[in-house]
Amino acid sequence: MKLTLIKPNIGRREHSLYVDEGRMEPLQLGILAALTPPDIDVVMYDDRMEQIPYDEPTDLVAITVETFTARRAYEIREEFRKRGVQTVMGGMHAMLIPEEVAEHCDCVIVGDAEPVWETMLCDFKHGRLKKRYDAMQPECPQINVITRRDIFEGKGYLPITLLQFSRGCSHRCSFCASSVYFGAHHYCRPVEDVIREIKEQKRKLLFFVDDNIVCNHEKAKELFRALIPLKIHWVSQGSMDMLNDKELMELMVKSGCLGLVIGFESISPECIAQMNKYTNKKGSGEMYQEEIRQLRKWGLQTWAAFTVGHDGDTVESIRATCDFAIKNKFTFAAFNILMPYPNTPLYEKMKQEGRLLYNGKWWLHEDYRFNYASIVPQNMTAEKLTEVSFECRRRFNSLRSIIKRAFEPHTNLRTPYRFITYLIYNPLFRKEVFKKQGMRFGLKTGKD
Ligand code: B12
Ligand code: SF4
Repeated sequence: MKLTLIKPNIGRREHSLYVDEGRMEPLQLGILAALTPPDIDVVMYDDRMEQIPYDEPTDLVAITVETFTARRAYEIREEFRKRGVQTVMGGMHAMLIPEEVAEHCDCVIVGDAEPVWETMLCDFKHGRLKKRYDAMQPECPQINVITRRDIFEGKGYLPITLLQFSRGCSHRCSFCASSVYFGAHHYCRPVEDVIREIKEQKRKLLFFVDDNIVCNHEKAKELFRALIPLKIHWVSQGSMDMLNDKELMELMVKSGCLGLVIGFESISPECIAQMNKYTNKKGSGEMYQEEIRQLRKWGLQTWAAFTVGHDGDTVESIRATCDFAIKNKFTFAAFNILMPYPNTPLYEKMKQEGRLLYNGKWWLHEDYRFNYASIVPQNMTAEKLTEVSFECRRRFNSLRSIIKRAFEPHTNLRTPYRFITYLIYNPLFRKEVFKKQGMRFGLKTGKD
């Protein structure tokens, strides 16, 4: 039997295909490959940079689906359906809105693949594939499963190894899809499994794709202690409250952490309260000044993630957010428009208030474009929100800003390695900002 794994792209640019030059290994497909019994042949195609050979013989296709890639995933399935090949789908979007995904595939797996993948394959082999498998979230994710990385070889991914220590996060920020997926729970792998996985691959630069690697301080400390002897460099995502725990921070830095994606979200305490972001508290001084001081002290290169379009936001406050990010010389920053992902508290609120655009299903709508507002904001039009968020991205990633931010002595200039990382990744992300803005979802238009 042969299984074809597929990572769909978001879509295409107006006049050409979009090729993701900063693409990273699709970790979930490496896990699916590892879960697959050895008598099944596995191939993987990544739609972000290669053609999918629809006519190549295969028995079953498995596609990972995020909300951003749903439209394209459904197109890919359609091609296989025409050729009589069955498709199974899973992933974030399949968990958020399984009924929709089920309409576009032969089988949907809701939740993590680990508990049900082998049963599904066995059912398929015996001609009794079910329409839906619900996976109970295991107490420990990825138990005894080491990602199969051979399927990534030769695909031109960035030279950084993706892996996970934990999944989920115990907070409940109103816009967060992960919080819905994991029911505001946080699950850790045994540290020994993680160490084994690191030792079994060759790279010294790792990306822990955890939603919040510091969600459980004591477990994170256990991991960091075990990482120290490995002498690796790593990046991940973490919430601001980590800064209250000195021991945690010391171990984090000692274990090779270069920096984290941190959800700053907003510089307005009112907006922070609205989104239930309890990890970001306003101290006595200016918002985040103490936190930024500490992040510099620890030498972390921060990727500050902001969301724009909250009810308290105005055009001026969004511009001020960008000024704040440049002034504080963050290594990277994202200005993401507040997106109503299906089944999140934000989505339900916008729905109740009649503020969802694109018939409430922006991810499938033919007119929706990447980085466009899909809600009616309170203090500006949706068009203005789209424009001002793009303006922030353009300004933060301008050559002038890149040069200005480079000269931050505690972070970007701390070591030659950090400076080189800054110089490689900033121009790469700058390019992606322009290429992705306004990109069409899926490859087909209504006329195709
Ligand atoms: C790492 C990451 C990235 C990396 C991408 C890495 C890569 N490989 O390309 C970077 C930083 C580049 C990135 C970019 C973006 N990301 Co991102 N990212 C993540 C993150 C943190 C981890 C994803 C991951 O690898 N998880 C590890 C794997 C093992 O877990 P998994 O995918 O859930 O897979 C398990 C199950 O879902 C299931 N499963 C998954 N696929 C399949 C398929 C089948 C057939 C089956 C049966 C089961 C199954 O089994 C797997 C094993 O248990 C997630 C958060 C999250 N928790 O998912 C956000 C997340 C996926 N990203 C998100 C977003 C919005 C984006 C961006 C659009 C941001 C932006 N505005 O630019 C971009 C563009 C994404 C794109 N498609 O191009 C959102 C998506 C929301 C949604 N509803 O879809 C998430 C959920 C973050 C969030 N909290 O909202 N991202
Ligand atoms: S802290 Fe981050 S991962 Fe946790 S719920 Fe909030 S946005 Fe989601």
